[in-house]
Amino acid sequence: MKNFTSVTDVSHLNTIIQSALDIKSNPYNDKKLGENKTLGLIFLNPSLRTRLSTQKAAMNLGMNVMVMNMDKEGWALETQEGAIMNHTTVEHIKDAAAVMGEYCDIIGVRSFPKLIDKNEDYSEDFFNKFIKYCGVPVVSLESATLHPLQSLADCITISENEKLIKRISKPKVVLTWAPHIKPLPQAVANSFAEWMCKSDVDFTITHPFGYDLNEKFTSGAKVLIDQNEALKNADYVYVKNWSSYSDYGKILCNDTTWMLTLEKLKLTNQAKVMHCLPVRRNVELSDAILDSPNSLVTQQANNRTWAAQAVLKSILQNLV
Ligand code: SN0
Repeated sequence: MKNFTSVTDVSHLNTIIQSALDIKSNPYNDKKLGENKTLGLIFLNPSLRTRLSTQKAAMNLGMNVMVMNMDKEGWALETQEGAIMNHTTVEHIKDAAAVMGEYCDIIGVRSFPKLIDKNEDYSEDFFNKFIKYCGVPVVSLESATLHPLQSLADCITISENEKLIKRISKPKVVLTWAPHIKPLPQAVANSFAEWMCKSDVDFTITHPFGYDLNEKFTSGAKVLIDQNEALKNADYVYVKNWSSYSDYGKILCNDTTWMLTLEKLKLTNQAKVMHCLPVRRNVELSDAILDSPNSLVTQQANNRTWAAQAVLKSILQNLV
């Protein structure tokens, strides 16, 4: 693997899931692989799980890690080609990324969408420029449109849970929209959809009118406006808010009945409930679900480490 920005960077889904599971049962096997290699983690937005799990994964591989909260500690970056920089931006991404590439062997980058201009966000301009100018492999720590480390951790979590039960048909996985007070990125939902569409599962997405995701990520999924219908016989329910893609970045629905509750869970096949965290309790998901044995959220967060370690391992093995 060279860069890790999307499921398309993974040649075999099951192979990387199995690699992560092997690493989970034997975390220090590759302690020599990352010796004298440096991982830089650059954040333009807040992070808890991504920052700690990726740092831990790198340390398990024997790497050195440098973390920079670019939004608070760095210079304001310019991304426009040919810009006359006589305003607020201090440094061009082509200079900053090139310098960081000198200090690091691999760089992880987090950069959320601005949720103003759909074309700008969906062109992944910042990420693509960063990859172009830094000259070293780049791992997405959540980009404007995708969060592949989260989705890999989600696949690992489903795979672990599937090993515990005998099933005659594919598991039914439902991604449901949930209410939120803020307009959030579509990245987690896009990414989960993209990975589920490539997995051996029966996949349904449910959301209110106006919340269709970009079809590029959902091809093959069933899409339903009726949440109760979608939840019927679900084995896994993935709860996530996102802002509208068509009416870009807007909140179109404040219907609190979209929150997942124990009552709604009765429609499912005693479904396991997933969320990437951070979760707004009793807005997106009820306390009763999050504190019940059905919740997989902590297991998902744990699996972030093994997802990151499988990805870093694969990139390290490819470094010349
Ligand atoms: C981010 C998102 O993409 O939805 C990060 C998820 C891993 N979530 C938020 O920004 C939540 C912010 C909030 O105020 O609840």
